[in-house]
Amino acid sequence: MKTPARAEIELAVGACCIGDLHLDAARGDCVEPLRAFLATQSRAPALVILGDLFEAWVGPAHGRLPGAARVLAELAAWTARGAELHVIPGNRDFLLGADFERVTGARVHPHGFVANSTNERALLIHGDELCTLDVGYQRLKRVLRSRPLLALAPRLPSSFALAVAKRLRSKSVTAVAAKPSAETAQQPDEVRRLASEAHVPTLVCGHAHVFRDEALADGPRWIVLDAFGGVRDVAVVGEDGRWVVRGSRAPRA
Ligand SMILES: [Mn+2]
Repeated sequence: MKTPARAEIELAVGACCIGDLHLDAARGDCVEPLRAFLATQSRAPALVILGDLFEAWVGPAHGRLPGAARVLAELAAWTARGAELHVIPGNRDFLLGADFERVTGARVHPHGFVANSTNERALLIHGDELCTLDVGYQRLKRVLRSRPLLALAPRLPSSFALAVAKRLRSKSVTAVAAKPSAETAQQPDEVRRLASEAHVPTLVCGHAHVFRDEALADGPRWIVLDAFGGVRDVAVVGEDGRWVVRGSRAPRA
């Protein structure tokens, strides 16, 4: 598989990383858990969102929904105070792009990025690219993220775009439910391959919604965060420049 170019980003001590919020843009109050979390992070120099911020995102049409507008405003307030915001699109919101960057001040990294913290370089990705045995899904992903489709998306009429999103969502739910778990599971061999290719000792991702933090045999440290709201759903660059895992609802250390 061809390796996409990935940026190298300096993440300072206190930078934090969350993912899989799956916010429903149609609901006006969907911003509340995010707002509450950001209020506890007033000293964090950077926030990284590992994908699936939204349950679905088909372009600017989504930004006009009541919940989405509030999420965008909250993120814009985050960057307005001088903090960085890095967003890796997930499989639900892979169309997050230039319009989202413009409104929020975020940097979007379609294929993830390499975080250069002082002591533990890490590759940060959404995590669906680790499901290499799911050939049908990987093929669909290549089509959906192809240039013609990405160019077309912002020009679709809202009602049409939102209907497509709804359909894709129900399709992906059915497809995932119907597949045996071995096929949709994240593959440790792919974790080893991506980490060695990026020359990093650590890979951090989400997508699976099942926490893990383990040292793979002959491979990197592999952290999968809980979906946001779970017990171990935040990775932070600690005082010693290494990644530590916390809970968004736990009191601050
Ligand atoms: Mn996902």
